[in-house]
Amino acid sequence: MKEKILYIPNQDEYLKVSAINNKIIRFHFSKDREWRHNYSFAIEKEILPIDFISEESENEFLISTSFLKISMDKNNGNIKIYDRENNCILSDYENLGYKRVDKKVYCYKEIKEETAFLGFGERTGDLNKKGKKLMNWNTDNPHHTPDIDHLYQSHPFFLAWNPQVSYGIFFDNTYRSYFDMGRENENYYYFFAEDGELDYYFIYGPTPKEVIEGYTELTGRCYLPPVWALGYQQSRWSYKDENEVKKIAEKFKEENIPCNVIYVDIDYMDGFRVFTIDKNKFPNFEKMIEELNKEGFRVVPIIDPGVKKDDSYEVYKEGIEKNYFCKRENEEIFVGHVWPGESVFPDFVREEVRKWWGEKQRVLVEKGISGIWNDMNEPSIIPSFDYKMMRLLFYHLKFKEPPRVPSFLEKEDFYSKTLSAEVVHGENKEFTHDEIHNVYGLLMAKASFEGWRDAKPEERPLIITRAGFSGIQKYSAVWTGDNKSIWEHLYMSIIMLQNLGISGVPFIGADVGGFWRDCEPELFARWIELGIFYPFFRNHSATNTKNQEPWEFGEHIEDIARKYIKLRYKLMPYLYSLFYEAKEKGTPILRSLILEFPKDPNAIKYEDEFMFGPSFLVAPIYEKGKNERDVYLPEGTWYNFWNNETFKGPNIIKVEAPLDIIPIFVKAGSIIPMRGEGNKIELRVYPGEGEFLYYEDDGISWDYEKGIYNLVRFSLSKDKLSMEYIHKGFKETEFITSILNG
Ligand code: MIG
Repeated sequence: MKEKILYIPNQDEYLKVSAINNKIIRFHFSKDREWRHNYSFAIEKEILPIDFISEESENEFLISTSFLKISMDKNNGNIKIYDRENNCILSDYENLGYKRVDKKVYCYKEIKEETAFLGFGERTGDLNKKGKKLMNWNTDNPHHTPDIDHLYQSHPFFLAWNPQVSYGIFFDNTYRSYFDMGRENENYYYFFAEDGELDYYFIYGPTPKEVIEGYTELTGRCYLPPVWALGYQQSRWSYKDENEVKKIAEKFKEENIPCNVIYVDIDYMDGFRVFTIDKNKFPNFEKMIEELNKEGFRVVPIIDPGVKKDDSYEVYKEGIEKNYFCKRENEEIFVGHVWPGESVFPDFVREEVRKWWGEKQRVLVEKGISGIWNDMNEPSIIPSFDYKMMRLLFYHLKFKEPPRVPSFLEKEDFYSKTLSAEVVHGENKEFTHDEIHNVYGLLMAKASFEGWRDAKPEERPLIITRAGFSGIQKYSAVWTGDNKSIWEHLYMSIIMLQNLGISGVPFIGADVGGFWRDCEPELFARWIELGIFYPFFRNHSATNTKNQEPWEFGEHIEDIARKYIKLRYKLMPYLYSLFYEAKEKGTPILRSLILEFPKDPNAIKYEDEFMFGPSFLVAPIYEKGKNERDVYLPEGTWYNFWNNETFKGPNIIKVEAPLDIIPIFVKAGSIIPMRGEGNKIELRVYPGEGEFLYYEDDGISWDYEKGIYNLVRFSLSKDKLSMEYIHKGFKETEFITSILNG
């Protein structure tokens, strides 16, 4: 049997249960057996349910797969999920497994042994969200602090962990949704959405990595970024003209600091009109890029969704003619203020609009850019009064951060910072903005990615985005938006990136050095030291703030930055191999300790350290003036990366961390492929038991999709290393092995 339909008496509605595979069960509720929500913005591939065994007794239905047993009570619809050993992993709370109140749909579950609830996308605050309430509504909040709720992205997914078992829940609903993880009552958690249907997936682990693998089986996985996109990247709002961009590039050469990408922010455009270039500031945009490319720099420009309302502007005129912009129910085109002033917004829900937008990118692609930076796609709108203020503050009074809006104003409808709720989307106006809001950024990124594949099929792009929804990893890298140059925000990034990674998005980073405000030298050094472990490694800073390039903080800090940026490049083969793992399984690169040590009950307590792949444990310094810290080492033998001193875990040790040292430990049994001399790969081997999958390809084209790559399994037993080609489709690499002798 492939699906079971059940009547839920206390709601007078229906439930359809299906198994996506032996570990993933879908529960979809519907008023009238219509299951209107038979589409998904997050799950794009067709998912065919598998067969399961179904039994029936007087009071219950039982369905089972090779991993799970699901029992459903005929009298009240209660659902219980058991593993093979008959342990109950999850059960509805009382009779509240499904509840509809007006348009809202709710689901309550018992809190049993779950020690931690993780994921939920891009979140500030503690790593573990047990006892917290969270909302999903994509929002441009330039003052995000540890205690704010929602940010630019929505990922209605979480991972429930305890040392025995992990499972995940993906609530596939794009409306404004909420998760209360035992805040209201420690005996239950619940999630609900303002509208739509209760349609969720239970994803069994039992390990946290397997949950993420299951979740990304549904929502998709990243493509392999081009290797250059894993290097150091330099950005600024804004490098104001061609000369400045070139000077920055020259300076990197002069200072012998590797850098692969330079970004151009909004000021490269002609009056903030997307897909145009300011001819005064960038008279030879194309030539500038060509020259930079020769020197090893790539250029990535920003693109905002807002199209300037201007009758003499092609993109606007065309969009109007073709009826591509978002409208209200009454056919009036929605106009909102953003950087260009009055602007209109493409209706990215429609495939033809996405195609058109993707095509528009071509003018820039042809000028030689290497990717697209998608911003403001929550979508963010600046209320018109603020718009005038912002321009005044940033461009004339040189503010280093936006003023705070009093919170009583923010709650008012007239202060809405996004499209009006009256906007309707789709060919036949079939969607309200409430339903589309959270996926607007995802759809823009999709347009961006697909447009790129058409315009330049021979090269992988670097697509980055600020807004997103579950599944964004298929199209884009994500940066965590407008942080500040303060210690608290360096710390915050450690946690945000762990949860975003658990949410299936591996290619992620925060603005290194902080965006708003001036960065101080010590903070900059600490941030670069941490930043080399961000999968997406970009230094970016806001207009009017102190310049933030590595040489802006004195020679000592610059030396530190150089040393670390070079280390990042050295680790590139390791990092690229981790991206292969992310592409295959969704496994994050920057990992919470519980991902590598799922059975360690203490691992969850140390949110201020993380794993970089399976081998490196990184313990950043995040306080001013600190020169040492405690590091928790899970079970096993650990090598101090800097001096190879060994330690036995589990243990908490105190380590010295002068300004030029970030504590890094390597797990015994690790095999680390590093960039060696020439084209050789240097394998640094830390004796013990272990294995590593080394991946390589041309690093730039899509040829890997045709099997043109190598995959090599290195296995280590004590200090004996062996290798085996699992796939050989690319030219052979020379490996040089250095084994540490204890
Ligand atoms: O309202 O393009 O997060 O990275 O530099 C600010 C200017 C708009 C917000 C982005 C930031 C970017 C800035 N943008």
